Amino acid sequence: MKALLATCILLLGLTLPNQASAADVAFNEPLNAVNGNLFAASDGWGNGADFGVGWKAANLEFNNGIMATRLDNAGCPAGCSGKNYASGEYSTLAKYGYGRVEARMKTAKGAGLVTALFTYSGPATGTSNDEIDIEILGKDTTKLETNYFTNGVGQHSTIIDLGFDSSLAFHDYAFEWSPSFIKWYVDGILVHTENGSRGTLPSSPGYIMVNLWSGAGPAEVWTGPFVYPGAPVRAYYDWIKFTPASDLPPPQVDGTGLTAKYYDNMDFTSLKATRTDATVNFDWGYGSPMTSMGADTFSVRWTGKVMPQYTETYTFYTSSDDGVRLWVNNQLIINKWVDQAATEWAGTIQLTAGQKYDIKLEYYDNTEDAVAKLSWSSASRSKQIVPQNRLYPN
Ligand SMILES: [Ca+2]
Ligand SMILES: [Ca+2]
Ligand SMILES: [Ca+2]
Repeated sequence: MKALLATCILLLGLTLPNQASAADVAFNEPLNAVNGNLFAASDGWGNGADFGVGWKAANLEFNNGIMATRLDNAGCPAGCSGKNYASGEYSTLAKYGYGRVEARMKTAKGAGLVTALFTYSGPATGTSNDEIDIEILGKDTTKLETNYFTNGVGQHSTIIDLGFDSSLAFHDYAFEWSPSFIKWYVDGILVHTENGSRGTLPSSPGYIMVNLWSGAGPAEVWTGPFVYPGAPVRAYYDWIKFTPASDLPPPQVDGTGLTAKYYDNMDFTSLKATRTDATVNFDWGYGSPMTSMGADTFSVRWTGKVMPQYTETYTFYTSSDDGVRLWVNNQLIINKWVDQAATEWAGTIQLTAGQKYDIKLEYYDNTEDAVAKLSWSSASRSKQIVPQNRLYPN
């Protein structure tokens, strides 16, 4: 909603202190009352034509530890910045950089409505137009829309099926923002990741904001048309938190290996064993992997996840006697499904630090020697057998 918010921020820029740098200090705002040390209520302006509401501080309500944004038509349009409705918006005074933004919210139901938690930075405050969004449309409160804008470029929307109706109960919504990824969470579960493959990730610190609004004009294509139900509509917020990246725990490097299925034939038939292999680093010589299998004409499929340490191009290497195929992130990067003496092959793929990627390695031995090894390297990582703690079984 970049273009739409620009107007808002132009006005915000007049109202809020212009923060030259990000506040990298954690907060946990309980929303018991207006907290003028950290937040401001938007008051006395409207956004662009896509917004059916003007912002009024009086449309924020605080009751029993819960903040509500109330959309109504009291005094509108004259007292609502010319809009047909008024609603509430709450924004941090400072901008915040990399870290985790989260809120416990209950959304507003009804066609045309949008309940949002987002960060925003724009030209009026001296930066590029960067934004990270959680938006739940009132026309279907069982879905969440993720999005990001970088230097004014959006079109990175993804719709997540929540599996519940977000308007019926409070749930926790969060996103974690780093130089190499944005991860969205619902009730602590990762639901979506962007790693920049769809377009450069935002880098400018932003205000942390929540609001409730109705779509108008061109935005109705997205929001659906809003019809005022004759009584105020509310979205609810129990708390809003920020944790700077420096306070977030690093990703756990606690892999245990890959799931391995051993087959007595070369074509993945006659399954003999399923186990977790710590690494793929086998030289069976003229022998067999296990006593229940013959020494020749067998196959093995390793599957699971691999988690790189660096955001870099990784080279994966197989050494195999005989055939081998390797997929990383569902891309076939090594494909040598032929009889061969122990031979090394390599394939490359760009990976993001701390993300888990699907990996699948298929292998067969026809006759004589049997070797299967999986290694990797990158600019920061000298070649090694892919270690156990970065491999995760299915
Ligand atoms: Ca609260
Ligand atoms: Ca053999
Ligand atoms: Ca062989």
